[in-house]
Amino acid sequence: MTTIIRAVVADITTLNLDCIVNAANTSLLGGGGVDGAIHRAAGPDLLHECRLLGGCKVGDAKITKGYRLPAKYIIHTVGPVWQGGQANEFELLASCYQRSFELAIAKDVKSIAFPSISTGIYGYPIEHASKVAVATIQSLLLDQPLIDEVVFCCFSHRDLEVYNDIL
Ligand code: AR6
Repeated sequence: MTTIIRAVVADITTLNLDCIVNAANTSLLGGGGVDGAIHRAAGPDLLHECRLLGGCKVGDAKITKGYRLPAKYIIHTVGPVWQGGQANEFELLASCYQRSFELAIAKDVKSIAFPSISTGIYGYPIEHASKVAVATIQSLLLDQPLIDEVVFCCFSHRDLEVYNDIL
């Protein structure tokens, strides 16, 4: 089956998919942006599980239950802080998508939504980051077409336009 890949504008916490991805920080103990929204919507049990995970390295990912979210799972990944492009940001961002994808496959996830990792507080330019996101996921799906639906969840119409230009 061919995977449906699409971009939408939404609050990722509302999406009724198997799994949503969180743009977290290395502590995994919550923060602002999409991370804050996910913790608020999932409820305090999420923080409790996150405390047991021992943090997460930049470019890596960890999985938890979804608690009060419609999604069954949350994959928490830590994007790079943008430092101008010469600090391995590209590889680290691609690794976020790859590690998240691998964890999703391991749990037999069939539908997943990604926020635009690193492009908020961490300052990665959306024009560059969206290309990394789409290219990485498309190449993973070529080898492992095991997910039915991948959603790039944008938080503004401008970001949606950027993603739709690539898709
Ligand atoms: N649904 C979907 N996308 C959202 C939502 C939402 N509810 N809220 C924000 N976005 P950011 P980062 C978008 O800053 O750059 C946290 O404090 C937002 O518009 O959430 O990876 C963490 O704890 C942007 O397009 O994540 C880290 O410390 C995208 O999500 C740090 O921020 C990512 O923006 C991570 O920074």
